[in-house]
Amino acid sequence: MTAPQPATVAAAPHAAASVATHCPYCALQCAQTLTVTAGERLPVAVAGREFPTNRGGLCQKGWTSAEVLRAADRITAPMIRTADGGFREASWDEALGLVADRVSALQAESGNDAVAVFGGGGLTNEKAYALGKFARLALGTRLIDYNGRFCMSSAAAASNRSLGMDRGLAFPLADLGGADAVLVLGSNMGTTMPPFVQHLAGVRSRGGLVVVDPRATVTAKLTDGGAGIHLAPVPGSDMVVLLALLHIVLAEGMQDAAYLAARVEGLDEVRRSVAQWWPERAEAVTGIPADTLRDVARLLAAASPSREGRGAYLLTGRGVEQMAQGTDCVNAAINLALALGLVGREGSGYGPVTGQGNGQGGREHGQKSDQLPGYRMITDPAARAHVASVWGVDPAVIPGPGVPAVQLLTSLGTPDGPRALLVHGSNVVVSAPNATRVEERLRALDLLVVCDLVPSETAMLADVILPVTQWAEEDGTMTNLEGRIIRRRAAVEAPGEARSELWILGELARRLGCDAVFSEDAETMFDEMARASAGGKADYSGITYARLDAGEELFWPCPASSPGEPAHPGTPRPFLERFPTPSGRARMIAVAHRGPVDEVRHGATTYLVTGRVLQHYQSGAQTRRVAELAEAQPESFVEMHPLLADRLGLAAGDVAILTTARGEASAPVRLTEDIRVDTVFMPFHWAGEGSANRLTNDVTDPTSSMPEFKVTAVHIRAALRDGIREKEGALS
Ligand SMILES: Nc1nc2c(c(=O)[nH]1)N[C@H]1C(S)=C(S)[C@@H](COP(=O)(O)OP(=O)(O)OC[C@H]3O[C@@H](n4cnc5c(=O)[nH]c(N)nc54)[C@H](O)[C@@H]3O)O[C@H]1N2
Ligand SMILES: Nc1nc2c(c(=O)[nH]1)N[C@H]1C(S)=C(S)[C@@H](COP(=O)(O)OP(=O)(O)OC[C@H]3O[C@@H](n4cnc5c(=O)[nH]c(N)nc54)[C@H](O)[C@@H]3O)O[C@H]1N2
Ligand code: SF4
Ligand SMILES: [Mo]
Repeated sequence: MTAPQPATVAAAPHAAASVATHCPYCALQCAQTLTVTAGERLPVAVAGREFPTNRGGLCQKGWTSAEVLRAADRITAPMIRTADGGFREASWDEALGLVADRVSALQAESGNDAVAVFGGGGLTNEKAYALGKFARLALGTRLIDYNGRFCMSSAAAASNRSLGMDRGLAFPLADLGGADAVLVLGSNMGTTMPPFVQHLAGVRSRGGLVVVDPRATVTAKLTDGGAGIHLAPVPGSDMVVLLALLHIVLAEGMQDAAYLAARVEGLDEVRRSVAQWWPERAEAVTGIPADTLRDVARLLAAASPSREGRGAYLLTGRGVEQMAQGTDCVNAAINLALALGLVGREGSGYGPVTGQGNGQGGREHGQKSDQLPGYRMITDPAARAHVASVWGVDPAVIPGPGVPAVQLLTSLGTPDGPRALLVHGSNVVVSAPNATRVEERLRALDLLVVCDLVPSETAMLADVILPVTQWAEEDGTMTNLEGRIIRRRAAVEAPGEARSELWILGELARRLGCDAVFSEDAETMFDEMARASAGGKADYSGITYARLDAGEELFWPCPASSPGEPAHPGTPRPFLERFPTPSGRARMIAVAHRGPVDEVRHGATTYLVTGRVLQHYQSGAQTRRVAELAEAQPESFVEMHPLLADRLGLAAGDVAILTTARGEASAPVRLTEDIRVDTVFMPFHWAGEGSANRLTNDVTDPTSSMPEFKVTAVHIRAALRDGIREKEGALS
């Protein structure tokens, strides 16, 4: 069959010239100019473009992003699993018909919740919105959640709890440039968002950058040469660092008393909760010298507005958030920022560094199990009524809250769990914690449908794979780490029969007998989403493609203005006047240190921390298909200190076998002195033997349901036979 023409063709008046868009990958959403290069192997040439976040820069992933458009194994037609376990190509009509029939049959037998949906923070706002609407209306299921649960959920929960709203960074990135101090907790942006580092030049020149990471990362090394301080605490002890810093601030009277009196509540209880964390006691737990903790507290205080400093910022990354106490840890950071009078002040602030390309928008428009578009709660009757009116349905039709990602994945194919799963934008068999169990659960399903660009490890387990358009092939919007809404623009046609998810969801909905509006035109979906968000926390109702295309810098909330009034300018710094809490004040939250659930012990004596390398993105589904990136980082590895390697009888290149309570993984050793002796690091970008997530703990944070990706206790041994063979080889 001939595929109907992709929406991007109709929407691609730009096809001949250069097209202004943004990188497909992380939340920095660096601006790119694509030049269409007809006849070349790659359809577009990529260049960085001047923009407030990246200032023209791109990282290696950004420069090479066009490779993924023509990946050798790009999926270009729907694929259906055959009886012998392989796949065959199918027409859209057959594939969608099959999915609709099987979904209907499973729901008829086992109820609407027999079918679940797993989304992604890389989807455009329009797709994220359409997916949430599809789950609730076309499937009528409660069960939708997404990979943002693995990413931003702890920071989001903490911000909501304390500040009344989660807006990621509550200030434009360029604001960092003027500060006297920036405390970076568990973020390695020098590797994960290289162009970000430009915004730290000012604070480094003033000696005020403080980086907390058990490894001397690229980011930690930015503190070298008098630019600041690197703290390398025991993994999982950041909470104690933060409690001690607040203890010192209060003990030395460095808090901003006027700000606290006017804008904050809950200080007394928090004061009591940090009383026991005097610096020497904190030193015993964290390994950070008490005097260094005092220096950091004084540096931050001196930079704060009440001391007439130029300002200070606290930033958190996954290193402190991906913990079973991640929410509390972020609240400890916010408590410190509030004590110093930093939040809702121009020139100072707190913010989590968002991760995925649309990490913000992905969580604002209805993919999260408990949320409706506009960051509304699905249990709130007024929110349900508003969204139902936009959708043209009775509010009672909208199901209630589902369950978070880890709980959803572990329930798949169990007697009371869902029997089918639709995956949109996540490669869970590589990226979810305790991945061996996740793979078992996926195999236990009656039906797995995966929409993807490439045959990811998760897609390879599917019954049906549906090929989708990507980045340079589609229009839409993304919301970057600053809460800025930006335009993604189509430059080229998708290969073969790949289609936008907007079209796929509409076709499936129709086949399932749902008559709600699903347009394949991104702008139409955006306008509906904007209406659905009106009056919510994440109000996009004043934003239009016309305003974005005119180059306006728009940050949410941006409500629609009344007729005759000027358009709302958007909100780059949301907390300047008041906090969106019932009292208008920020809330300090008393929190206590618990530490990682998986403690180091006899038989598992080393900390395993996980994270990223520059060249690979997430599960690696995209970047492992880019030759330049795959050559630079061909395989998984275990990074360790030479002293630890010595103790374990391992040399560089030897294969280490790592065991945790969840399972075993193995990878070659890389030696570095840039890591604590009691800690090893593994990136999670690879599947198979070297998969870090075979080891990670799927225990979750009680508030955010974030799994404890960052710290587990691990036993390490040499893979003897390989080791001996290698040593013999070296002798001969
Ligand atoms: N190259 C690349 N860039 C990316 C991504 C990618 O996959 N690859 N993904 C994007 C996404 S979705 C995200 S969420 C961001 C993540 O961006 P980051 O948060 O910067 O990345 P991570 O490497 O996961 O973790 C950051 C650091 O946490 C440290 N860490 C581990 N345990 C602890 C601890 O107990 N305490 C402290 N203080 N630190 C600890 C690790 O050593 C690591 O250096 O990156 C985005 N950018
Ligand atoms: N051990 C450990 N594990 C981690 C982390 C960690 O630090 N340590 N970090 C966690 C974090 S922060 C994150 S964000 C997750 C991310 O991990 P994943 O959720 O696996 O994210 P990606 O690898 O980006 O997967 C995206 C998939 O969607 C496809 N895709 C891209 N665009 C589209 C689209 O528009 N539509 C559809 N349908 N598909 C698309 C890609 O080809 C890819 O297969 O990993 C988590 N896992
Ligand atoms: S920093 Fe992020 S957005 Fe910028 S080029 Fe690299 S991957 Fe793309
Ligand atoms: Mo993430």
